Amino acid sequence: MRNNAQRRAGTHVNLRLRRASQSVNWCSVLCAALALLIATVARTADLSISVLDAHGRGVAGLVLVAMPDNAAARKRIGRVAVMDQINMQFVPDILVIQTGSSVDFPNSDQIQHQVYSFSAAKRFQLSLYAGHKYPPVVFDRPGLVTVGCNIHDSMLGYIYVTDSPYFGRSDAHGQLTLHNLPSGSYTVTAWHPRLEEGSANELHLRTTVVESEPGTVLFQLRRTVPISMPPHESKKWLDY
Ligand SMILES: [Cu+2]
Repeated sequence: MRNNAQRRAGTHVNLRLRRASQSVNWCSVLCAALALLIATVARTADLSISVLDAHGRGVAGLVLVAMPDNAAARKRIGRVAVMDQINMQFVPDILVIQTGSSVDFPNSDQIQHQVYSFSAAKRFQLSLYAGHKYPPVVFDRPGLVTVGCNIHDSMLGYIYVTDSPYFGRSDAHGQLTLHNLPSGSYTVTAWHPRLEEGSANELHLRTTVVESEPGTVLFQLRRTVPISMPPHESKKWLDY
């Protein structure tokens, strides 16, 4: 049986150990917070992407994605995009979203549509409806999703789902500037359903983003592309 002095000594040791472990925890918490702060505040740059056709003219409407090699730089930003149905067309007819985002499919026509996709990245069906009947559809896997209407075969839309948070579409001048990309190596992809260069209507370029140095990437197409349908400049698109 231990005497009082031994018990006191044991308590002191325990206290000291506890204090030591508490101070170690605080230090690691502070250090981690500081590292995170440095990583998020600095070390980014803008990247401007251009798409030019064989005559040097900008090509509008391409899906452009900058995918960081570093998976930690692909942080998820859940959003809701809108693909409307106006005059028996999907508007916009092409969306690019990040994995985990949702798409709302309102029907602004006076007739009913039945929206569906059989694509591997997302299978879904919204049974015959008008107006705003269904909640947004979640797209939880990367890949290309082709959207149609069971009633009107001419209706065709595309949803390009990517793990990267850095994406957009080329404007009327064939330009897109992506902001605040973390420094590191990237694969930049240009895609359009009617882009007849490269495999799967896709072109890829490698680039490195250097801290505080605005970068540029140029897709020089070999031919004139019949795709210069500018992205739909609706308020919904701009809002998104
Ligand atoms: Cu329809």
